[in-house]
Amino acid sequence: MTSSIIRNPLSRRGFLGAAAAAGAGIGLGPAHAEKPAPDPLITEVQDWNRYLGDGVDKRPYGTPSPFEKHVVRRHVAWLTASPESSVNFTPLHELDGIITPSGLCFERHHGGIAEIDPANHRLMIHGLVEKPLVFTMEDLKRMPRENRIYFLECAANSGMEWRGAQLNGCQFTHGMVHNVMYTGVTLKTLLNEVGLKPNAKWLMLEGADSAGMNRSLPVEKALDDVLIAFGMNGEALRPEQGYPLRAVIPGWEGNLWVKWLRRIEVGDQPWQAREETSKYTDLLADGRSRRFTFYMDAKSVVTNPSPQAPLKHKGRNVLTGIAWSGRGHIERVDVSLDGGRNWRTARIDGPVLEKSLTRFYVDFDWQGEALLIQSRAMDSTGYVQPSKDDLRKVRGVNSIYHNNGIQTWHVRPDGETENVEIG
Ligand SMILES: Nc1nc2c(c(=O)[nH]1)N[C@H]1C(S)=C(S)[C@@H](COP(=O)(O)O)O[C@H]1N2
Ligand SMILES: [Mo]
Repeated sequence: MTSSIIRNPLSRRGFLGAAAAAGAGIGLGPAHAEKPAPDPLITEVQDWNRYLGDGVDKRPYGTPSPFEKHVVRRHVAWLTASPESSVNFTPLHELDGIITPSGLCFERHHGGIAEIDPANHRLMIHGLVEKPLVFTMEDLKRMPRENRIYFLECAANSGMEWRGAQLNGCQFTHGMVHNVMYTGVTLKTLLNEVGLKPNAKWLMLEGADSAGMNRSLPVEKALDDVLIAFGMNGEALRPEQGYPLRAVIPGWEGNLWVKWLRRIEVGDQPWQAREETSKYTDLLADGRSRRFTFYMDAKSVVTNPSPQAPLKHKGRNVLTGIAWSGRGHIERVDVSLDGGRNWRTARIDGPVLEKSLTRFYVDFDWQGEALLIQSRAMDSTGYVQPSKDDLRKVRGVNSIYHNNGIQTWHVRPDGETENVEIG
């Protein structure tokens, strides 16, 4: 599967034009040595100095600057049969820090976005419980709540890359991940209210969307760190992310994080998944499959430079990326600029949290040489992110899911950057 719309989104001429224009401004290059012509941006009065701007009555809910309009989720039309049962991707190369802005969180759903009036939403918990209960949104908001930052990664993230380099941009190769601060009630609190029967082993979580998606969750995880969330990044969940209520299953594959959550049934064995919405099974080389591959193993990607964010300046540059692990926190990230021959330890900045994205940087000098950029994450269990080759030795290439192999970006002398694989 290849696509002209994804490979080389930047034309060579477009790139060189941008580089020339940038060279005319304040730079660190040789142009600096000559006395620059007066810059009209400094010497002339500009429109934004001259006219009154919008008052406080114009933007009751703020949106990004029009100059940021390219910073959007994108989808790849040929990946799936319909946009209602599909996915779009977080623009990772445009983001920094660890929090994904709500409007840029990738969306994955199997029956479109359910639009639900919270006054009409109910959460029922029943099955092997002492006292089945139905909660309204108002009931849930009167219970003790917690705030936690977690990544959500779809198990199919990087799934197109199993057989070789495919999509030209970290948005497309790695953009099925987001990192959000959730507000909600722990599932443990709710299960204490209904009272689990001694033979309770598995929970079935069901959504209120047209897909009626359901997934089985072991009771040990339910009582550990699962949140039933109504808030994200300080406000209500977005409709795309399951408004008014979703399950948050820290460190485990995104498919379990049922959105528009309306029902939890407690049983003594795993449920049969409804349709193909919840199969998420890894097919191995010999035709057998891995079941219950819940954990998302440590992974990382360099977001800049990357195919959608080429290098534009020689000299001083910032390399950055994200790392995460479903089994703990990120301990260390190593970066190579020469395809894995030499590694240096990246500088981690910002909070380092369990089961959360972690931000890393390498401040480096670029003299226009070709680079093969890689990052390799190590988590708090000591697990080290594998190469794609090592991963294939264990899993073959029949899988779509759980590809956490090391990504390589090839930076050419002109700065353009491509998704490649090296032997
Ligand atoms: N009700 C419902 N919940 C759902 C889905 C769905 O189709 N319906 N998709 C699941 C899958 S496969 C993933 S990866 C995550 C994606 O969450 P997001 O849309 O917030 O990124 O939601 C999960 N929860
Ligand atoms: Mo998913």
